[in-house]
Amino acid sequence: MPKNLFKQRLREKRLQVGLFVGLASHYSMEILAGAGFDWLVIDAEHTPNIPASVLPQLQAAASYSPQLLVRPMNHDPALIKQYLDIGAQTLMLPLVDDAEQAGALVRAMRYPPQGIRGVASSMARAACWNGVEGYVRQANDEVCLVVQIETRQGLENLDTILAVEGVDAAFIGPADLAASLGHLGDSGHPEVRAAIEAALQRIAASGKAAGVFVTDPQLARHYCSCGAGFIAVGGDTTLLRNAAVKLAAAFRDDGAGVAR
Ligand code: 3PY
Ligand code: MG
Repeated sequence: MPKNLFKQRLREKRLQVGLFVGLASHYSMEILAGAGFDWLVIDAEHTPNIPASVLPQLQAAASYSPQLLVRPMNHDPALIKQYLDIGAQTLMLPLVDDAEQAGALVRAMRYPPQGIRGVASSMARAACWNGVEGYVRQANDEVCLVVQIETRQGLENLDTILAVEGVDAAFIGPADLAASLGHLGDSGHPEVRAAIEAALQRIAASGKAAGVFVTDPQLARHYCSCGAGFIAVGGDTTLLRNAAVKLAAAFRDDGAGVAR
């Protein structure tokens, strides 16, 4: 039974640094898997990813050290079942607004009697197609649920969401949170920053793991001092675009004609 090291390290309160992966490519995933991050989250919320494209990415990263998370596009238990069956043990669920939603997600990720996950381990890569002895009995212990807190409602209900057994961690999404708080496109707005700091402190005080997306190293250190135990420090799409734009500009600006 594969051990969920992401979940274990969250419990051990070891800082884990991660990256959002949105290029939907198993080939670039392999480059990122060897780059030195503790975790990578395959984003299927804002990208063209579907289970059939997430699967080869999980396979490409399987022999590398980072722990792989998947962010599904919604809370559909059927979709959650597919991601668990193809081998994701940790799921990051967007836009979790209340304890009822959180409880439904906990159940979607677990086999009965704790949950409603359908059983077909002969079809599941996660179970090595019945090659993992006792998979169905151990799977519930190894799943890890990261709920995203990224709306005003989510903030208001934070304490009851955190009290749901089976919620392992809460991850703040600054972009959606800024929008929800009336500051669309400005996640650095003082009101958003203050809300993030307070939320991280409340999550950490609850004993659950706190996470946040933060690309500025100084701000990352600050958020860690507020209680963040796992941080996403960027995304592959931005890394590629920034490097490409910079390279093109360098040759256009000072070496007119060099690149033409
Ligand atoms: C957000 O910022 O809204 C995210 O979901 C990721 O950081
Ligand atoms: Mg978001």
